[in-house]
Amino acid sequence: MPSSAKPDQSSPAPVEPMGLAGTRAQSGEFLTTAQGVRLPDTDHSLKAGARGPTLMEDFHLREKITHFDHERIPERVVHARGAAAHGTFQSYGTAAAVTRAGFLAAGRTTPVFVRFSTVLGSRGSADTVRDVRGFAVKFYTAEGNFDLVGNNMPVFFIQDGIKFPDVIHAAKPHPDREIPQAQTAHDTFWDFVSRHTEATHHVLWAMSDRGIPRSYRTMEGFGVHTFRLVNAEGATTLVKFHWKPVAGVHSLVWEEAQLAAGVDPDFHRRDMADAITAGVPLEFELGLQLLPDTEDQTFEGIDLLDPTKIVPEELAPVRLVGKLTLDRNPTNYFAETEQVAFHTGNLVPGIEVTDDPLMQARLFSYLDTQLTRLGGPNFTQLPINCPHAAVNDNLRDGMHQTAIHTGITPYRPNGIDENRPATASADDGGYVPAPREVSGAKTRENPVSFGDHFSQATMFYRSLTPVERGHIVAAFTFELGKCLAPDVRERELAVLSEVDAELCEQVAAGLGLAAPKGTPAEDVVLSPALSQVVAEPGPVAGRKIGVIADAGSDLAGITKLRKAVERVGATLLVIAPVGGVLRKGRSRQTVDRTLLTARSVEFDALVVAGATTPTGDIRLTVLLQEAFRHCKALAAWGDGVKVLVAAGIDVDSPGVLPGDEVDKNFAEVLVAAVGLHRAWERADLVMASPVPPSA
Ligand code: HDE
Repeated sequence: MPSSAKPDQSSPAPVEPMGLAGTRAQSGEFLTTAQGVRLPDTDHSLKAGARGPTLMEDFHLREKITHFDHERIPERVVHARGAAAHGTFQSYGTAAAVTRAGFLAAGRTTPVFVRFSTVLGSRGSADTVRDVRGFAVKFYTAEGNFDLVGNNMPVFFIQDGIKFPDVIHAAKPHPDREIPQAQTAHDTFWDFVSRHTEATHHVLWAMSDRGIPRSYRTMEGFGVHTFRLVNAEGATTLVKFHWKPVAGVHSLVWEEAQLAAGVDPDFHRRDMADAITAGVPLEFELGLQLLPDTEDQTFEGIDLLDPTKIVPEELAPVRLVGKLTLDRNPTNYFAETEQVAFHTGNLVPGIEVTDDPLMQARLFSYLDTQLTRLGGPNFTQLPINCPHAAVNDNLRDGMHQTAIHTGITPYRPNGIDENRPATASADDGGYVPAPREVSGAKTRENPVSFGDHFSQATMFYRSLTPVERGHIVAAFTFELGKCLAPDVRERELAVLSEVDAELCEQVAAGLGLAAPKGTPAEDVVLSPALSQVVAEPGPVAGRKIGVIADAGSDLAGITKLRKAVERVGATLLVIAPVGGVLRKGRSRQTVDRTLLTARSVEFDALVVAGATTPTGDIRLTVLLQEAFRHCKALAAWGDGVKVLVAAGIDVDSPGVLPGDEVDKNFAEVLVAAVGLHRAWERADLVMASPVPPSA
């Protein structure tokens, strides 16, 4: 409506009393105060004369500023930086024999909200830092909300929740100068983990490619702890939850992650939101590792209550039981992503917790933290947290109460309302835990079975391919190289000597220190499932391919290529020297990025269009060289190859794909190369080694 046109509402009609929370937040045509009074002006404060002092009586000014002053809520103590999406979970029904959880029964579809996060950084920090990623899923099931609050790594730094404040204080920025932001490459983190060797397995994961995922869609997720499933007959099974990304597990390389943190701090959240907008949902399958619920709760010698241990998939296969599809972006970041409140205690009948001491502390923490973060106990009434199941809880009053409860008997037993609401037996769908004996002398100690801190770290390291191991060496060398205290570096080298001699020696060489001798386990059984390098091309949905062109390029070829890559869910972006529209004959191509706005980190592959003129522009050289160094596919058709050559690219290198024209074969070869994620055969040629060959 033009600003001069006025809505025809001279006398406001009364509105219905508010039903669902928030439905009156944006109603009516006019700008109003929070009290619903229409406003004639919101650009000038009320003053005594045009140049006079502001009047105290300006209730609109005071309300507007006061509300603004309180727009922020405390950010999460950990996992402050996050992005989320809505979607659905479709059950395959394959878990029905082991759990009575209704949402895992055959044919059920359950709405979900999923928030991905980094752990260490503040709310405005960069997405691509080396860190653990949170993978928190809220299932709005018909039996109440179930939250699976997991991470993208299957183990944790500590075995007992009482140490959580310690590990987080050590990993967060130093309290004196509040640096460094969102990273572990500093003294206090390595001081802690080198003295606290139960962290070693998780540290290996964090230093691996898992610490710098390519996309939220290419991360695995894990429930970490062992949970207990209960079926309709009351039989119990221990379980570890897994999320398997349909797009495969893929990561950035370290230099790319560092560049992206500056070039696009919103790298992961943009990637997810753009893909969903483009109709390319994120997809994960839920998997269960089912383990017998034995008296000692161990499996093949692994203590299932120890969250620093995995059960290798080769020992207990991951059975797929349903599919998560994230296909809708939040409407409002604050209302949904910021205010969503996960809690490990949000459980449904058929899923129970175990005595893992890390899990036990979490059961206290999540509810407690929401009281401060969301300002009181009524956060379950916020639309994003509100169960889709019926709620009848007898909880009353409190800060920000938005429900208008009726009746006079929020207590039980009551005779006045015939003892309503009724309690539910297991048959009525009540949450009745499986009976378990609990006994033991009070003690503050770890079980002996928590004592092995290294053998699974060794297994993890040795199960990876040489290129992945090289990345771990580089990450340790980088992080310890940022530590200023010499004893911290030496102590961590001593830890690494217990994991693997080659790892320790290479990191020591990079740091210019002597490698201590340890006694790493020699007989570990490897788990090839831990490697993320693939031999066969995987899906490319959500990937971005940049095509470099200018006004003289083969624009019709770009159109053909776009069709081919969009068919498989990828996006093609045109990069040209300047913005606007490229025109040649009847062909048109809109420029998506210029050499000023394009940076290699945005693309999974770069292609030079036929008939593009080599200009020697340094920005183009950097663009292509970076992609080459990061082992990405590079292609060119026709004499577009000359642009690659002019940028110093050796066109005979692995993953460089010249072609005559854009035909079926050219597109297929390119898509397959992106499906392999990287041309790792190029890694030795192009990636800076932490240890110079001469060292
Ligand atoms: Fe959390 N964790 N955590 N955590 N955690 C929080 O809860 C805590 C742990 C995880 O997107 C906080 O609402 C303790 C393991 C995710 O909103 C807080 C312990 C795992 C998220 C908290 C752990 C996680 C959190 C901060 C040790 C992986 C983000 C704000 C006993 C299995 C959820 C909040 C979101 C958030 C406490 C350990 C995952 C402070 C005390 C292990 C994904 O309550």
